[in-house]
Amino acid sequence: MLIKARRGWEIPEGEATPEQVFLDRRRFVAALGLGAGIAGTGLAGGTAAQAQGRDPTADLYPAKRNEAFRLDREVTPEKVSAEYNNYYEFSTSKAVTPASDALKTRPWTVKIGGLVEAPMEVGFDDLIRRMPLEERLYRMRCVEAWSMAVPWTGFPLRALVDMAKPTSAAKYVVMQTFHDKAVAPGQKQFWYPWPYTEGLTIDEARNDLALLVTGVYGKPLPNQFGAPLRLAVPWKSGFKSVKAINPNTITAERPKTFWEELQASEYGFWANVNPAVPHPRWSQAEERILGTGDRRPTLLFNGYGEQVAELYKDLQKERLWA
Ligand SMILES: Nc1nc2c(c(=O)[nH]1)N[C@H]1C(S)=C(S)[C@@H](COP(=O)(O)O)O[C@H]1N2
Ligand SMILES: [Mo]
Repeated sequence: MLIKARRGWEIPEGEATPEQVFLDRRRFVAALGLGAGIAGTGLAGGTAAQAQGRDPTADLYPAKRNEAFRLDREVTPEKVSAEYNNYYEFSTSKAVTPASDALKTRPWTVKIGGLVEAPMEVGFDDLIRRMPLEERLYRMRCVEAWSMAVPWTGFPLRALVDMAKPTSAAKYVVMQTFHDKAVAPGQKQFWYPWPYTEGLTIDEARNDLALLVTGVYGKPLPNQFGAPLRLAVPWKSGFKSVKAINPNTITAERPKTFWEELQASEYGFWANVNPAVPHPRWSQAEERILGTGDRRPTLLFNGYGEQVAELYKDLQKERLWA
């Protein structure tokens, strides 16, 4: 294997050659053990039931738009956003389809456990009918300095969290992507800390903006966007918005998140958008708007400060930006 020498900080989010960082850290043995222990969980493994007919939730779309969430720019054309995706389980390029179509999204059991009074395992199609679905127009800002604006359909993360009744010890909501390397070739790359793990504080998770997304452009979510269930936290870098979620766990400990584990100096736990804090390798002052080529100044908290700044007023010692 030819490995180009590169320093640890040269790991781009959008370019997948973290072997060197991995080797630098001499975690070879540990990770080999991990790699050998990985088995498909079967959670996402479907039956032929999915059978690619009509989506069993198709009747729920389009959901009513909540006009409280407005944009300062045009919605990104579907043709553009549906062909420019980050989904490392399937590809390290932006062209993740058709590879991501291999994921069977039915049956899909949504779990929520840990420090809760009412742990749950509920089929996705049942859950969605119990949740208040609506459409919201959100901006999304990737740490790679591009952005888009997307009409998500979903329900507040708060609704799921509160249904499980977190105990008083609960501090974080941890969300993980399915783990099945037979389906997701990227998960054979053992130097990544699979499964993709993300987390929010309970207060962040209960913020009105934190949306569990089930659809986009007035339709059920296509696989490349993270079907059947993904997060949208628009005041944070895109990598916080974990796709194909399962399971959810409420914990007292802050999780080590996927990108933090890979390169903590570049991608932290908080990852709130801040144009004044450059990435170690590039400026975050501006963003490239997908589909138009326009550049625009990036906004603090991606323009959502009014809704979220309050969450951080007692956390000034934390490295809140990424
Ligand atoms: N499971 C998983 N979730 C993920 C990613 C990923 O590689 N795997 N990429 C993240 C990144 S870096 C971004 S910018 C967004 C991209 O979402 P989109 O493809 O719907 O635009 O998904 C995030 N969620
Ligand atoms: Mo990203």
